[in-house]
Amino acid sequence: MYKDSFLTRRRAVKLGFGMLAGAVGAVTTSKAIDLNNQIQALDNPNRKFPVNGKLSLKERATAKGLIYGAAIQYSQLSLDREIATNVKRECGMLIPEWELKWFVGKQPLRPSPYTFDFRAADWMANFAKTHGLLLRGHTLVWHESLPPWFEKTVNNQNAKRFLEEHIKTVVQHYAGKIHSWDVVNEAINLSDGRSDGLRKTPWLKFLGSDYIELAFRLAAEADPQALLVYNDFGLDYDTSKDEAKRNAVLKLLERLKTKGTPIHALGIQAHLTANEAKFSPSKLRQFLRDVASLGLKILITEMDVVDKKLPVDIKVRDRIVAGVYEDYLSVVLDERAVIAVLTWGLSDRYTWLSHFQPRRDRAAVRPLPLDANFRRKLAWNAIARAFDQAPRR
Ligand code: 9MR
Repeated sequence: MYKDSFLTRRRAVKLGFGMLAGAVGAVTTSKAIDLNNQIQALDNPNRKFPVNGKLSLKERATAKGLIYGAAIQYSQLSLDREIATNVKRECGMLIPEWELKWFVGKQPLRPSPYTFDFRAADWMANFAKTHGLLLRGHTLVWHESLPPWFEKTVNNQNAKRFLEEHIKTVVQHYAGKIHSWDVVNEAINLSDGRSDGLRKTPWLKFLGSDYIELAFRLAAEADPQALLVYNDFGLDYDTSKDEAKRNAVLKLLERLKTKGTPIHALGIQAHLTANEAKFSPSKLRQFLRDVASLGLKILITEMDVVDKKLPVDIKVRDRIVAGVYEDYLSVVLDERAVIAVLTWGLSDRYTWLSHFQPRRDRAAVRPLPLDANFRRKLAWNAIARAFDQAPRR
């Protein structure tokens, strides 16, 4: 046992897995060895990701009838000229990461029960319009990022009025300017134990399971043009957990379609984790087929690849992350119902993962297509290659 651990550690060092080797350290657990082996299996030093020409992701996507875009925050886009330049260059769609949620940051959309503050989101809508980007709305109904006043104010009696007022006001405000709305976000959570798989949220508590249908109807009335999306995560891997979630989401979509709900697309978030990237191309394809056969489009809405447990060596790390992007996207883009690939951020300078999934060694995380200085990474190549090889829509 000791000898095996020692060899594994030495091998890890030799392969440049400094951080892992350190983590394995004096106490080598079989878990650490498993992880080490998994990562070695993921990395293929011969994989090179060559790309033809210099066209942007936007141009490559457009050539196939696809959309490429990224989520950014108002403060980043308005204060950092470099990110703005790169968003204009690479993106065909802009997703406000915070500004259309009920309450995030210093200038929230719903500062009080009676008011709406559209200033930050309007600035972004205007940026999108000025620079010819499509705009996406995220998100009308979610159990997170609810205002501090929500709990004291919203109850059984008034919840319907709040939901109606919010959706009507916000969706009408952007009517004609929005490509698609995430009407309901993350409404399935199997560990809540309900037979319909629905997450226990305040909306469910106050309005019952019909709140989802209601939200879609309200959004359709307020903007008959926008593509209305149900958005969720945890749908990607070949694990029993993700398999169960795929089935529950499919059932929800079927229920909604049977009732004639105006829902037009599924958003698959695709927050992937490099060292857990075990997905089954056939199962993923079948899921996408099943969704498409309900008459729904599909968007990959929040893609990024967590590199938390990867070796610190940037060459190895970037290669593994790029491999995950290409493996996943090449399967997903085979399905013609998929119309968009959106990443949750564009540059490693701005990613939620710096705060939510920081590395133990404190090295900066590298989950996105551009590095923190806006240089194209192998992940950029991987996305470009997936677009170049995708069938035309
Ligand atoms: O990236 C977003 C982060 O900055 C916010 O603090 C957080 C709460 O509003 O939301 C993050 O974005 C989430 C998205 O809205 C829904 N899917 C999961 C995303 C990552 O947590």
